[in-house]
Amino acid sequence: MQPIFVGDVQGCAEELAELLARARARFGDGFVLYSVGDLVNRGPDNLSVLRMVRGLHREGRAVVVLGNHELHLIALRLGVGRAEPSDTLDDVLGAPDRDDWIEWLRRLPLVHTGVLGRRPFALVHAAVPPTLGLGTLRRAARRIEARLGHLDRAEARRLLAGRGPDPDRQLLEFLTTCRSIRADGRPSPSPPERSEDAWDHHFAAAGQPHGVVFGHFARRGLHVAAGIRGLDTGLVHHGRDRDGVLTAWLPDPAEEDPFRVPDDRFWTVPARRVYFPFGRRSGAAGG
Ligand SMILES: [Mn+2]
Repeated sequence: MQPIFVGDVQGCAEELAELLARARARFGDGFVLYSVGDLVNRGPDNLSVLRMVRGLHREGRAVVVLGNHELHLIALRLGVGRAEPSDTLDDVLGAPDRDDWIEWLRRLPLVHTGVLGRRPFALVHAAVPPTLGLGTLRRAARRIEARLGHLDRAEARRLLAGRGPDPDRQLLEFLTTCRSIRADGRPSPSPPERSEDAWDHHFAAAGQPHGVVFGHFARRGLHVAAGIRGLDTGLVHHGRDRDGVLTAWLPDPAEEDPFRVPDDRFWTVPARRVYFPFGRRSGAAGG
């Protein structure tokens, strides 16, 4: 099976459909889609994106980790989130089967671990704590996932509301919102002021044996370094200050270390239209 890792889709269904059509033409049913999360929000058609991915997921051909936008969507439905002007989540929140979607999302993982070639790796939305071993990371993530997917929605609500001291919050922030690391070692959503502050700089310095595939950092774009594949190339930000592109990584699983550099095993699908400012009908922001 060919693994296809895809960056942040954010409700841009046409570009994901194009990527999947290309994958089918090339590999038939012989591929597995790995999503870094942020399948939804800002873009125009979240439900179509979710349906495509869930269809593959049902067949055991998709792995999805949760991004901050999925958590935001879940929090809104559970009554602990605050809607933002740039949200475009009404198609999901207004759907007759919205709770079915929320329950499906609630049970997705925050971290997926696997092996590519001989290299163990983690699939996460934003970042991993640099010094945490893969086994420890997985166990800690499972504890948070159990709260998020708990039969009692109140447990998920407490986690997402984030009020009061909560030992799981810091790891949740690393996994879903971190871009840089503060002087005290805590995760920050801010872009790094110096390259040494980037979370993956700390990760590289820690000398971990595992690779990491992630998204969430559109401003930096495709980020390829030994052991690191950052795939968010700002598809939905097309029209803001650059061309938006959906990027997929198709490592050769027969290779000993698919995380080596240089690496040119990427596919790109250009944005079909201008998506910024978010929430307007397509083309309205063009010009
Ligand atoms: Mn994100």
